[in-house]
Amino acid sequence: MRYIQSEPYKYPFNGDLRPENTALIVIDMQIDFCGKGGYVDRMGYDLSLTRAPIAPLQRLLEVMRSQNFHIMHTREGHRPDLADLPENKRWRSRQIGAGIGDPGPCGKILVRGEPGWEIIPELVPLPDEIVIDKPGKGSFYATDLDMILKLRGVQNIILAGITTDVCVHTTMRDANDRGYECLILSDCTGATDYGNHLAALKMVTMQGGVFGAIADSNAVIAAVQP
Ligand code: C5J
Repeated sequence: MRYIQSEPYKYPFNGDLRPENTALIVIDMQIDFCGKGGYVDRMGYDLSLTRAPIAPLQRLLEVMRSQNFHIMHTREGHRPDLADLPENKRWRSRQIGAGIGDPGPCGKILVRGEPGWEIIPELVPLPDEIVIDKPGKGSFYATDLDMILKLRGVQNIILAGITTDVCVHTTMRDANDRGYECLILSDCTGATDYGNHLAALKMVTMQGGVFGAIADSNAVIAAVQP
């Protein structure tokens, strides 16, 4: 039996924490979300909030890679012809001055293949790590993530990345509904508003862990190192 010290219960619930059945999913650590001139920057939000997870994530990745855990990454982005971009999503982003699909300093905002859509160099995936391209906020919607997790025998999902209250939370909720045992990492996630980050973390702990549990990367490292 192996557990991570977490709230409101020790994770995973059944103590079955192994590299073979556990995946770290790093969500949307893209230039558009934490780089100068990207989507979040153009909306005027504080980039230090979305960049905060970078250093703890680098350390965590080093340890989890060395222990052969499944490592997966996601990227939010749309087809270059924008065929998968809902009209209301485009309209709303234009309202705040960062129109998805419109040109900016990092290329067309949130469009696949553009510089801003790339994962930041500090957290670049290794060649054998799965990268999921998603058109929405959740990582399961219109992707093959569920199929890949099932084929690999993954039962536990550790969630990191940005933003805590949007793509990380949507993915966690969906994963929880699908029966995955989820853990969200407080220092390896970040939001465009610090209050929202804290609120999103707190939500997880209600009802005995309504979506799973919460821990920091030190707790994960302490549990997974031999
Ligand atoms: C957002 C994300 N916030 N990765 N995307 O639009 O959370």
